[in-house]
Amino acid sequence: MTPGAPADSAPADSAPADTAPVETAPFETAPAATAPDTSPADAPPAVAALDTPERRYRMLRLIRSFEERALGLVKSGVITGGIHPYIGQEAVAVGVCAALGPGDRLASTHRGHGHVLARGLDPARMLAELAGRVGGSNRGRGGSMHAADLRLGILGANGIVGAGAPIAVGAAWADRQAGSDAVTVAFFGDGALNQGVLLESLNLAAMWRLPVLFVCENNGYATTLPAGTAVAGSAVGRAAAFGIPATEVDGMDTEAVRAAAEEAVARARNGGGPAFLECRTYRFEGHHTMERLMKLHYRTPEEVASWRERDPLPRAADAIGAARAAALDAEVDARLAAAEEFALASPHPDPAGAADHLYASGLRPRAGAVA
Ligand SMILES: Cc1ncc(C[n+]2csc(CCOP(=O)(O)OP(=O)(O)O)c2C)c(N)n1
Ligand SMILES: [Mg+2]
Repeated sequence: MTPGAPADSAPADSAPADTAPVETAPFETAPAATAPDTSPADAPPAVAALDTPERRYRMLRLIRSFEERALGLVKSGVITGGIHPYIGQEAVAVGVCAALGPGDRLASTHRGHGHVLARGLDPARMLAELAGRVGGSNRGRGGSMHAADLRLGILGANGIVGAGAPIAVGAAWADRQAGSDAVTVAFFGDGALNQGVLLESLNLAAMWRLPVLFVCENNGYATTLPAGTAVAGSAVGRAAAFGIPATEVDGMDTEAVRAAAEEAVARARNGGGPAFLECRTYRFEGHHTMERLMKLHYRTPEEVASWRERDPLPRAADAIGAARAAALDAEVDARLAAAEEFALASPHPDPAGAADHLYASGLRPRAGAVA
């Protein structure tokens, strides 16, 4: 049954008066209040092919330019609520996703645009999602921090720090139970290193030898808190404590990330259990777009400039040559211009249907009840 579609049983308020149950529950199973929204493309989307340096460069550029466009749309008020830009960290998403196969999965974070694009989410659908439009990947109801597409194995971005890890562990356990050799990636930041749920996830994954790749994107800060003042011991030390093989990798180097991820994914797929990568990276922008309006001094311009010198894009462009990189830049620009046009032409959802699609079963609040 499609979300919001009529259920088998008639709504309670249509039952004859003498048999009508006393209405105490605030929910009912009822048809959606609005006609179905324009749903994302019916044809199953394809996982992004990242198997050549050119394809990886093109994806790095796609993520970078997508984020730049999104920043502009936040500034102009088209995207409301702010976003957490991924600019600077692209090598992690592209390197890790290049190591995955079509049946694999990932659990993302609040800074997740790069992860879902690198997995193959259509940038037009994603931009529409950020703008809250019905053409969005989640009909405009998820926004920046809840983009998901199970057809691509994207289990969802996540606004709760560290919360992708147990989801990834659960998915990996389910895959193992089903006899699948799929591997699931859990992306998280250095800020998750002190979350109990991450440690519980590492423990279960190790105990049950689950095919999970834990990817810590250590960008040095959790909001404005430097990791050096918040994280006792080390990231890889936490994984090692559970007997999980852990590697530190240059998170500004797509090929280094890919090589480390490929090794870990192959081992996990062959029953070797979980692995942990600490990718040392940096976000060139603020923690979120609101930071532009604040006068914060938690990092120096010199520090930002020194990391910009390690920008993953020029390094990847060098590998394929300037002319080819320029041609791919133009291709990406055209694709994103069309994506923006699609997003802006897509309508906002009808407010009357705000409670639709909350439950796959079609359950929705009764008229007049406070949800
Ligand atoms: C459990 C939880 N605590 C606090 C927050 C508020 N919060 C949102 S993002 C963030 C910092 C996360 O830092 P990190 O994990 O390093 O990721 P980054 O933002 O650097 O990508 C915090 C504390 C939250 N969303 N969830
Ligand atoms: Mg961080």
